[in-house]
Amino acid sequence: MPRVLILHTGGTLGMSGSPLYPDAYATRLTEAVPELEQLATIETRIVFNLDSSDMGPPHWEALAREIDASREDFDGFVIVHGTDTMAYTAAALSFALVDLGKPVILTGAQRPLGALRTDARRNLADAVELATRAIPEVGICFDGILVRGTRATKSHANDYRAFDSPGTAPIAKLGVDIELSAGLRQPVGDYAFRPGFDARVMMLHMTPGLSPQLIEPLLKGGALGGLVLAAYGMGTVPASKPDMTAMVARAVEAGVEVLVITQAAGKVDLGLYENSRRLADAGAIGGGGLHVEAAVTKMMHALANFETSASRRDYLLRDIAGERG
Ligand code: ASN
Repeated sequence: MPRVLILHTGGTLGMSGSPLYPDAYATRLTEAVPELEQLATIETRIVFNLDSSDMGPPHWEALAREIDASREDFDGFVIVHGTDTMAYTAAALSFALVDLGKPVILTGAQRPLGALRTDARRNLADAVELATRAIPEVGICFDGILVRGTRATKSHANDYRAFDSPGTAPIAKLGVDIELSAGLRQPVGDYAFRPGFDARVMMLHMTPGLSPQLIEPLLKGGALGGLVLAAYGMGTVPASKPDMTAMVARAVEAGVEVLVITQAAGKVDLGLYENSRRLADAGAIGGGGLHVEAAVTKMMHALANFETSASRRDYLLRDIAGERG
């Protein structure tokens, strides 16, 4: 039998009550879903029991360490997680455990395991089965699809199809049969364990009329290490009144890395318009087709793991785990 380690972190799957809160019965997952034991020899560990809105960089690091320490002992890993920030954790683990070569499958539920018509049972069984397959990727398994960890986004608050990977096809579909995509990423180098994340990152969603003066105070004193700028279209921002490109130049001068992504589908091209070229001239980095979750976590990872601005910029420009689309 394949060996699967289930790491429980919380989320609706194991909640009860009204309002919902994390409950202790999550500690007995295999008693509640005994069919899991037909798929694999399972060990369950409770790492946290949180609403995932309480999860962040220290939790990602702890999860990465847990998987790294057990990587020889299991064929695959399942992480039970709240849906709200699951896509951030999936992206973070993709960067922390590059080329691990084993499946790391995150899942959760929109209705608790103990509720009628719950999606928890199916998602758990699907995730455990995927963790026994040859899937050398971090992914989110939900409502019959597996999406790449670095491309995932929570796309619906109250539908069973809660996750999507816009611009990238699912890497597996679970119907009557399990269909694995021909596009699964295979390890390209040696396993690299880099668990650190630096939380001094914020995202700025560009909106008309936003004053750079609101941002300027953040640039002082090293409080901000990285800025993810969600620009318009191909990567444009206002360049006259107000002039956001001048704010970006001052941020870069102050030692802040600025990574530009798009609010739209597709990829940024900082060379196409005058109002995007000015961002490049100011020292901003083009994020290709990075989504918010992967952009924010990769920036945190770059700040924690690379000393010089040149090496951070090089890292942010390279595709590490399929994140650039
Ligand atoms: N608030 C919950 C969480 O993220 C939502 C869920 O799991 N469906 O922990």
